[in-house]
Amino acid sequence: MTTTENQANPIGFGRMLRKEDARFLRGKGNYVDDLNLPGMLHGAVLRSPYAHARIKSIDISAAQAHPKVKAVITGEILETLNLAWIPSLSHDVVAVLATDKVRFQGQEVAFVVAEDRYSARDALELIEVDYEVLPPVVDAKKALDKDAPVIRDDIAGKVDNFIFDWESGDKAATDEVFANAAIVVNQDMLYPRVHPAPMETCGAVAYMDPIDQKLTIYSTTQAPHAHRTLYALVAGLPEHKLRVVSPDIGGGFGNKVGIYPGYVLAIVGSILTKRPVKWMEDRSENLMSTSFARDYHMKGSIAASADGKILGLRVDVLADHGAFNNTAQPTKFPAGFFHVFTGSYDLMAAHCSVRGVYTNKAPGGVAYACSFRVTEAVYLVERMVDRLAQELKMDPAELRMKNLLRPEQFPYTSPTGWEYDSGEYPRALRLAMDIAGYEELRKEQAQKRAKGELMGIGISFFTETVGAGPKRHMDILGLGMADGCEVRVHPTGKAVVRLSVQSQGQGHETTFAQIVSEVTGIPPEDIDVVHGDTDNTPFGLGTYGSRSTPVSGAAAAIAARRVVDKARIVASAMLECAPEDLEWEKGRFNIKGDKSVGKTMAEIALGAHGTVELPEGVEGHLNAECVYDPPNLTYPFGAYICVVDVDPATAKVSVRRFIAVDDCGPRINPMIVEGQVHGGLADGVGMALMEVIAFDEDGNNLGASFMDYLIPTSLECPSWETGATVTPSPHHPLGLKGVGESATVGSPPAVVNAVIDALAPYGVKHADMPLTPAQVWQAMQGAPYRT
Ligand code: MCN
Ligand code: CUN
Repeated sequence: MTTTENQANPIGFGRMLRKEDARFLRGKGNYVDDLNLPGMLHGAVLRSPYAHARIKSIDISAAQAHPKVKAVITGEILETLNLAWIPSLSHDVVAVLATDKVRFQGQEVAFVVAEDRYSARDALELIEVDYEVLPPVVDAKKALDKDAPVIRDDIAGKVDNFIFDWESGDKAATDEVFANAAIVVNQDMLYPRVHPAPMETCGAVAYMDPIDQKLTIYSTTQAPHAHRTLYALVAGLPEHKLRVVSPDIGGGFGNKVGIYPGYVLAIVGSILTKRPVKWMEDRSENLMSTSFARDYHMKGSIAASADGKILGLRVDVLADHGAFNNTAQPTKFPAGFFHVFTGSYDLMAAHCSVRGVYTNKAPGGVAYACSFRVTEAVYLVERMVDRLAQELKMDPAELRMKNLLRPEQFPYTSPTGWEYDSGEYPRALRLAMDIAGYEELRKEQAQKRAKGELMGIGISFFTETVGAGPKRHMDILGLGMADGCEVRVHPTGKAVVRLSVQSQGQGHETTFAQIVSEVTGIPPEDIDVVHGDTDNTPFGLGTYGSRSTPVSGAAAAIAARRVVDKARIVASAMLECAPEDLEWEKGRFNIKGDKSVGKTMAEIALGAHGTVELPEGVEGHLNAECVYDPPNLTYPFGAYICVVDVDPATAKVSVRRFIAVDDCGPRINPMIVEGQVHGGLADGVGMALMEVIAFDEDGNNLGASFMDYLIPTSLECPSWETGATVTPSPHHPLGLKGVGESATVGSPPAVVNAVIDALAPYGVKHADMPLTPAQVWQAMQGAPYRT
């Protein structure tokens, strides 16, 4: 495998500038909001100002009379089309437009379609809604109180706000381990509600062609094929008359997995007006109404022997799912992959239970580089291990080294049933410690403490779980999670790769060309990648859970191998020898033992399309396809070390250094992987120190703009120090593991562990994210405080 360290395009794997940047850097990207179809109208959504209120009446007559308004849609109108409610991704229903009640601030109440965006927004002001305000449920811990208002009275017989109970692991065995352990440490913690906040908000342009009755939906979606099938199933539209196009996407981060009411409304608007309709939300709408992340209230316990052997782990979770259960995860897992919470350690037993509840907040829960809630799981275990280290007065690195899974234990089956494919954990932690100069840092910390200065060193070690998923365990609404890929080699040896996954910034146009290049030897610049258009790509479930490389990347590798297999037959016909007499040398087949006689892929491609006589039963051309059902997920991992300084006077945290060693198997493009890691580390600093969607007691969203919902900038981020180890996946055809969410998953506990470590002189044991100056100050004063 080549690992060309320069920026020249390698054949196959290696550092290479991103092909897509040719247009992005010139401002020539093509996003949904750039689309301008002839005759296009513009939609705007009227949203609820209340978190919980009954709708007594809606008067749309003044809005309808606006000279530029073409249609006003309410829930009542949608009811006549059977589209007021649509199925959620988690066996619930979601209101497209409220009919009976509004259930969170920002919920969709009416939709106006007008000649231009300004008129549509102006006309919203003309709609009169008479609300009867109801008391809201804001605190998940009070959602199940006897006197709590019932949010989902649309569900027949519903008398409470309970959604589900779910558990994993062996409770009895775990109880026994805890009963016999020398040390048990308990810690409650909150992973606060945060938002993926992609640069581009969500939007769609829908056009129902009145002549051929074909509906085209251009939308910000991470999963175009899944969306098309769901539109077909929900609305009864014929699937061959539906085309979903996902053009350039300005960041998804899980925010663009689901189907939002706005997409459906653009479609209905187009059907009613017979014209294209664009709907594009603004920043506040995005922050208030689209998929949030986390909101897990966790009660953790860890059991260990007196000398620091971790024996057991358990956790009880209260999961705030908002007003509709619309989390996006494989059907069998209502808490996503949270039950991988035993992390990177060899334990005797573990048990987790998760209870989901409704509150008067926006729905969602699985987003923001979460790997289906591995983020929450890693945070829990890495905080618990640090809490244990604190109680044992043991160095947290030493405690981890003592308990990390050892290389010979792989493939390893966790106490909750996950089969980790491969890992060399101690090596990665050692490398991170070496880059950090860990022992020196501890000495520096001791010197600083003696002077009253607050310096903290935080470690986290994470195991990620990505590449959902094997059909036998996983589906989304009954759709299996296989992905397709087609490779077509043109007569002159250039190629096109068609994918079912969809890039939102991850650089698939580059890395998938590199995968096919690695296998076929065709230079990556000669390979075009097509994705994001259901009319032009094979079926597959899309990009999330860092599954593109593990699943679709495997499909691409296998399809490319099939091309090479076929090329061997064509070359043997051209050279008039037996296929076995040929030897593959990246990009060409040579006669065994004589490199001077052979055929390049370009020559073979021309032969395959030409007049060369192929053996009986072998078809011409040089194309192949693959539908890949992964045998298992992939388990990338990493060791992170964060160094912070806390100002004792203001309680402000500064991240001084951050060391990240990631292992995602071989790296297709090390530069892109580093970019993914840098972005994820910034996410981690953001969540640990500043991000939270807070609500007041009336359920008002207090983070509906970037003035209030803080995201990190380069000023809060240090210059990242990255390292790599390479442990291939034994089941992926090229050994690749995913990496797109690793750093977001792995970094928050490192930052929090560092801050708590810095506060050790104050006796602080825990403080919840985000560790704003106010939060840290309160912790230093000994007061439990929550933002
Ligand atoms: N890669 C590589 N070598 C590997 C593994 C991955 O070169 N061994 C490359 C891949 O080919 C791809 C990128 O790294 O170009 C990420 O790959 P992968 O881990 O397969 O993740 P996905 O492509 O499926 O991306 C999804 C993941 C998720 S779920 C979120 S959330 C997230 C993330 O990617 N959203 C992002 N990173 C993001 N990066 C950007 N810029 N924008 C987003 O919205
Ligand atoms: Cu959970 S965010 Mo990504 O899987 O799209």
